[in-house]
Order: sequence, then structure tokens, then C-alpha cells
Amino acid sequence: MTDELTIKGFRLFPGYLDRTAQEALVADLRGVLAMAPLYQPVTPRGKPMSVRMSAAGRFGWVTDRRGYRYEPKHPEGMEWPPIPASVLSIWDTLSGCARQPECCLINWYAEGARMGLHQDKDEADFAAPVLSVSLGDEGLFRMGNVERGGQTTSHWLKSGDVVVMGGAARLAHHGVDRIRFGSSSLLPNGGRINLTLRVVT
Ligand SMILES: O=C(O)CCC(=O)C(=O)O
Ligand SMILES: [Mn+2]
Repeated sequence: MTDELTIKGFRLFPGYLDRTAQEALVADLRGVLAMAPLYQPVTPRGKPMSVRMSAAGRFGWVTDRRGYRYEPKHPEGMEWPPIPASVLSIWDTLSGCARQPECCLINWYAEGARMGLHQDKDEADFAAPVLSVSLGDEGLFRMGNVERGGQTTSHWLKSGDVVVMGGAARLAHHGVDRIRFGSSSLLPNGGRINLTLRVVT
């Protein structure tokens, strides 16, 4: 564990998942995406996001013209599949949280995709941390502050890295500036997968 990103409550576990565990996770995610396909999210102002999304769990985080929110169903109407046990076990080991995650958001970054600085704040209980898993190509993760603006620090997240944002970092602004397309051999056609686990209620 390192603390290169200095905000309290930000914990990085570099290389937490070895190659075998990463491959098993990808296989489980393919199963999820076969039931709940990636779709194109649109911001409340109508701008298509560059990432594509799906989810597993009781709720999926969605965005469209009606706003940011959690929904019990995929935009195409199906239930979200359960969160795979392989994903839950990462949470159980690293989150330090007695509650189980209710949403596993799946973000897919193709070449050129990014995610602007934002806070994760659509949940009811900020005492629970957010845990995120990186798979595939490296992503340049930027960590800011709870208030808008100020200094930020950046770190390349690699395949198998896990980040936990709790405490002061729970509501800090963060985003992904870019990916290094083709930097990992995990996914045959390149790209980055990020899983974000959250307690919702
Ligand atoms: O892709 C990442 O590493 C971060 C994703 C994220 O912040 C989110 O989905 O809220
Ligand atoms: Mn986020």
C-alpha cells in the first residue's frame, strides 16, 4: 500500500489482483455483461459520456436526461445481475466495512475515453467507503479535494490495482484523464475496465 495521493482515507493497493485473479474476474464480468449489456450513458445535459456502463447488484448507477441516480433495473429493462463472488471477496478483504456493496458499477473505457472530475455522492450513507478495481489498460487517475478546485495528484492505475476511498477521501473529487490504450495484454482488444463498488442505501 502506498500513500502517493495524499488525501486521508485514500488507499491504493497496487497489484492486489494477480494475473490469474484478473482473468477470473474478467470471465465473471463477461457473464454479467451477457445479461446486462454495456450501454451509452448520457449526462443530464444530454452529452454522451465517453465511457460505456453497466452494473451488477441490487442497484445500478445510471445517468440520462432525468439525472444521476440509482435504478433497480438496466435502462433496457432487465434486472441487474448479482455481484460476482469474486468481486465481493475483494470488498470483504479490503473495505473494512460491515455492510455489503449494493452496486458494482462497470465502466468500460475504449481508446480515448475519460471521466471528468466528480464526486460520488448519490449514496445515502457516506460512512461506507467506495472501492474500485482497475483491469486492462492503465488509467491516469486524478484525485482532488472535497471542495471544488485546489491541488490534485495523479497516479497511473494498472490492471489489478485496487483503490479504497473512505474517510476524508470518500467525497473527494476524482476522475480519469486518459488511458494508455494497449498498455495491458489482459483484454484481447485493449481498453480499460473499472469496477466501482458502493453501498447505496
Ligand atoms: O474509472 C475509474 O477509475 C473511476 C470511476 C469513477 O470514479 C466512477 O465510476 O465513479
Ligand atoms: Mn467516481
